[in-house]
Amino acid sequence: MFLAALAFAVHSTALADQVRAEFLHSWHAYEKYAWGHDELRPLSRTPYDWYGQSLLMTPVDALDTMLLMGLNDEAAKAKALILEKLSFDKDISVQNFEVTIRLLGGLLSASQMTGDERLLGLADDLGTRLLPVFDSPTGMPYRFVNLRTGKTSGTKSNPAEIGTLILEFGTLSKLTHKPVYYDKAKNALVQLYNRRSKIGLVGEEIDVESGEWISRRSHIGGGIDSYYEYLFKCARLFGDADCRSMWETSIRAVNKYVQDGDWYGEVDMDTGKVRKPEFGALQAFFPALLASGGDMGRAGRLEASCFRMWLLHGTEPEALDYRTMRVTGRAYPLRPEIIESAYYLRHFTHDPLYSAMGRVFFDSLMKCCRTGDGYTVLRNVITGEKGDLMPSYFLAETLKYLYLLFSDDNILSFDEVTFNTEAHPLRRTW
Ligand code: DMJ
Repeated sequence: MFLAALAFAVHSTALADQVRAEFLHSWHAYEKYAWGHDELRPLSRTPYDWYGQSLLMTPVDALDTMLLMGLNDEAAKAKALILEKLSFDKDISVQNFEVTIRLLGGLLSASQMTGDERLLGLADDLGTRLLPVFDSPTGMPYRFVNLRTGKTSGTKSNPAEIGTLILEFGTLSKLTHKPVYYDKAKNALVQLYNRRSKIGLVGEEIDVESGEWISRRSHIGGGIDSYYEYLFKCARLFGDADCRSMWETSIRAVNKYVQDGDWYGEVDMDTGKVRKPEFGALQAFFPALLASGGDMGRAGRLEASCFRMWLLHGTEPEALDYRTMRVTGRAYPLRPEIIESAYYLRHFTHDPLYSAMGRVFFDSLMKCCRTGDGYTVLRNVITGEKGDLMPSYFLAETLKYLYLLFSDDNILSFDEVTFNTEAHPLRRTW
């Protein structure tokens, strides 16, 4: 009833303009207080670099959003900074997954959107420096690699970090004509899939050297989430038949065992028995994936659950016990997933309900997370206590999906792109 009541006509174009204005508010704060650094801490107005020296996380992550929003001056300035300052020849040990989805993904999409080969050159250099991660006995990647020396570390990994590489490495292969990138990332995905349980589920933690599971918890949240997303999107972007078949087997198992009524919980990967009735902000990407796979019924019902979770305290918690509706993880780090799902559902159903939901998300963000200098994370959705960080994905994903949700399809043709898990649109130009 309440959801239906929300389905009022939304003046989408005006809302898209407002989102663009909020993007500028955030970007200008980054420019003023964190220019050339990875991220902005909006409350202290100080920069933050993940590894002590900057890899330009925010400019690279945000560049294609600026291009989509038609912010050409800002995009030109960000691109000039990247071309002038970004170097991967650094003696730092970086997390392969995060660097791949944010930097490799961002450079690839921006190179496709601008046609600037220098961005592809940077992506190729980064890809080469990341490749040693795959030199484990199983072919599943180590978590960290030193960009200068190639020294790897981090044997205990998880499906998300192992299986969320094929879109970026695969696109890099196609654009550079170097098959090694595709082959290594695909092998990692297959190695992981081959270790699924008899009922078709994966666990939460695995040793990439022994190939043994360390945690047998299975769910669709952090540590596993985008593994499923990339099985589907690998088939979509590359037409890869193995990925399609791995996706079909996996989604059947997830829907059979992990789905728990209107939610998806945490189960044992061998028995499928529910271990914990927990759902959260990261799991809210799943309606988008279900909708992409054609399962509109489950997608719509799960997005309605996600929306209930958001409305509990005015922004969504990191984790929720969905049986008692008690918050078990209180932070809201400006995550995009629930908005991403609303965008996909609006695209597939044309139902104005999803733009109306988007308006609720946008109003809450402005009310709870806006500061004088950009947007900041919440430490506690119940008290509204703020933290001090504007993650790069807020500009790459959260505002991009809001903008696309309120825009019509001629801003970006949905069918022509595949978004990586950081919302970087990749195009099959090969
Ligand atoms: C992003 O970096 C990506 O969407 C990733 O897949 C999950 N976490 C964040 C946003 O919540």
